[in-house]
Amino acid sequence: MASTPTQASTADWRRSDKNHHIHPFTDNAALQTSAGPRVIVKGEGAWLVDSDGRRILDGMSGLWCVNVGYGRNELAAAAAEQMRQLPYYNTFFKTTTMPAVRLSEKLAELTPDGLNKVFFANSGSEANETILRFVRRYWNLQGKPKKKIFIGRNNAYHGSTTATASLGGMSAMHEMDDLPISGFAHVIQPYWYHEGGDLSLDEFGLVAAKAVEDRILEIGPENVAAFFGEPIQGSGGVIIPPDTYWAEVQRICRKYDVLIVADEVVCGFGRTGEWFGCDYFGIKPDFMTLAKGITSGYLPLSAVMVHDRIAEVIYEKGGGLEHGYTYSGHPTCCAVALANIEILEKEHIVDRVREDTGPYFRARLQELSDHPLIGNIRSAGMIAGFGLVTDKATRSAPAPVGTLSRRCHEICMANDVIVRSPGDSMVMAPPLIISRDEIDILVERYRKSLDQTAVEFGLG
Ligand code: PXG
Repeated sequence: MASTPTQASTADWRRSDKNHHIHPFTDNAALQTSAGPRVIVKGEGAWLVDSDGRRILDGMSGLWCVNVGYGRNELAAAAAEQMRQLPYYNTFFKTTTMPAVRLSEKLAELTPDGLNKVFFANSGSEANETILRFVRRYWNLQGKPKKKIFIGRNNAYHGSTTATASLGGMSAMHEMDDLPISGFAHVIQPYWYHEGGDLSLDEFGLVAAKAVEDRILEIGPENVAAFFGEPIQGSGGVIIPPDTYWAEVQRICRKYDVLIVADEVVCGFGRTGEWFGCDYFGIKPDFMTLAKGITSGYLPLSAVMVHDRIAEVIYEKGGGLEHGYTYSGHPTCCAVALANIEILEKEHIVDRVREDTGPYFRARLQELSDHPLIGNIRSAGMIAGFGLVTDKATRSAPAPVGTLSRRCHEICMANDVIVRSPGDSMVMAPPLIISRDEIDILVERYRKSLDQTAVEFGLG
């Protein structure tokens, strides 16, 4: 088939896409019979433009990643300059490149104390895969080779490879191809609105943490390698744990010699108004997973931060590291990450989210609490989730799960605002550079969409 000409119409692009492109996390059969995908052609700040020229407010920063917004020339320039100088070289076999060195130093400086060693990969999935291998190696070297079971949480997302999908707790992913594989156990998520019943938030936080302890004891602490958690679960619906949760999980993991991995793929690089979710909650992890916001999504890059106490063991007793990716420490990706971090620092973007736009976003969202479909609002910095219900008293939405939220999502898209709708929740994570005026537009379009949804569900 001839390739699609540049001047093709939207319909042409859609036809070619349907013919050849398998989309991730998409019902591809349904896509075939629909009008076809929206074709995005341009981005500027918090806005996208599609092939019909419609301007869409991106309330999701792409996929939780475009923290500094679209269209930053500094990032394009950093990539172009590095590509001219040295587009690629690897970091295997005792070689390195300057951007990889500088970014390693910078990440050690930005992340919490003790996280001073970094391993680079290309995606969150690969970074988490790397951690699984490092943790298994660590326990072998410590003379505790039975410690190989990883504990994750229901409805957590840690990636799409076989092992990271097993580690995550997405039931639809597990159903697809008989996951989890062995070696992974799961506990409840700290989602008070759904699972907390009559308990106070703080009481429920302790109950959810106790579930971690119960599981460790059930498996036997001598068999448990590590606990993985997103400080705030993103894909699961922006589940912000009660204040009591992380401190107690940490105490429990230390008590039973279980390593702690903070998956910062969504929370990292300013999302919560702190540099990392660990700063927001006071978590002191053994490993951190970084991706997405590390380059604001401009190029694929991820990183594993390794605590000194782990690195010491792997370095001193380890011998060779039989692990790596062709593009680990890719110089162009690292150069873009450095330029991205420079923008975050120079423009005080994280401080602005913490002190100005984050609180404003929260206040504007709170105005929606009287809406008949809004059961619960949770937010931190520039990330927010809403429990959608048709019955506030019973905190329930129509079955099957997602009926209400998926329809609301469709209506939001028709109103040119991008949000997401995991489970019975709606979520938002706009670019961190979003202005107050743009927050107003986001909230207005969202409210209009909620109103239209309410009418359809007999609550208008
Ligand atoms: N950890 C977390 C917490 C994530 O959110 C990954 C790991 C995996 O990263 P990669 O780069 O391998 O995709 C993610 C990714 C969604 C959605 O719709 C979110 C992600 C990926 C796909 C869809 O919310 N997050």
